[in-house]
Amino acid sequence: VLMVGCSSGNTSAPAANDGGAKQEASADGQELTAKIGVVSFLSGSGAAYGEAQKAGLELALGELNEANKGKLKMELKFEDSGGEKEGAINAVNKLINQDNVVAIIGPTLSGEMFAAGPVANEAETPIFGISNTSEGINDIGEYVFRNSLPESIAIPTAMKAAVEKKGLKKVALIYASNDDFSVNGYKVMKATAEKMGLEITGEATFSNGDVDFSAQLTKLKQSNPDALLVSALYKEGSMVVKKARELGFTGTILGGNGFNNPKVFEIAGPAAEGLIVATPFSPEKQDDKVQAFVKAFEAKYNKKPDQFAAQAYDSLYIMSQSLLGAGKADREALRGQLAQLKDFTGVSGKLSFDEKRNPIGDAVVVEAKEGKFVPFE
Ligand code: 1QQ
Repeated sequence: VLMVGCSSGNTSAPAANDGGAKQEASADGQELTAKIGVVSFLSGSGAAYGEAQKAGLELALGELNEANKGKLKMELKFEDSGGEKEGAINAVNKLINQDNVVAIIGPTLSGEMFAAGPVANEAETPIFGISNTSEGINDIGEYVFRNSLPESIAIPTAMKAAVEKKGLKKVALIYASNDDFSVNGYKVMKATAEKMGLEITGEATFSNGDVDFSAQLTKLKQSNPDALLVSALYKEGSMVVKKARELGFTGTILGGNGFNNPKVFEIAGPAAEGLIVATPFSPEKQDDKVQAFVKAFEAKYNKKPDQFAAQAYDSLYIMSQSLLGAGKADREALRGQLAQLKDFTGVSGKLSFDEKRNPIGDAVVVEAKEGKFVPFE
């Protein structure tokens, strides 16, 4: 018998802020209703990340509500953070206190999670990152989860492949110094370069919002590296790639998770050719589950999903599985189920979770070729 969320036969109205414990189950106790909040970068310079995440979540929502008919009905409440820490904090507060969600998916950026994760954790509400790849995300607290593959796994995979196949010896680094994700990615790139015995010929920074990278790139080019390692979000990252080619840099360019979005091709144009990135998801993967997802996504949106859509899609399957396991739309019970997740195979691959709930999985290395990412070989 479900003791929570009886929507009928209960004359006292549930309090508005009841810790998520009173979301509805149907009168017969059969169908659970669970309202899940989503905080995403839906407007501004990284809006294509949010758009991909929303598309992946809505596709999964339709599939799951159909498959779970009579057992579980999920609802998503989207909030736009604008990619800002303040925006993410406000959205998380609203979703927890006004919308009374059972859990939150997002926010998009690691920096937003570092700011808003503690708010959810304090309110004992599960918060589930689908694109936070920095070190330290899970250290925020035990209500914080993620299925996004950390850069500490993805970047070394890409760098090893690039060094092996291109014989790189000297690298230069450039990154956005006012973005937590970009700073973390830079640290991983630098540590990996040192570990691999590569010479670092130069380092430069910029800020998100910058549009002129000539000074930094001119200097880095003069240091004569074999490869340029770029840790940035797609907008600035793509402009950096474009400028580097305009300045005549002909070496390898390798980037982090920020580049895993088709906007790269729109902004960098032909300069994107040859760009190397590691990703946990490739729509080219010959796997039944992946191909079914790509087909459904293309049918609904008329384009291929990127890794942001894929990890978003997977996250709702994890939520569904965990809510059904909990048997009630309750924050604490859901947290317990999420914490028990040991393995999960989604369209973005097989994940297992370490004792700190960090995902461990495989990255594939891809290369930009004629307007899309294809396996790097
Ligand atoms: C992070 C990321 C970004 C690329 C998400 C858009 O990986 O902020 O952690």
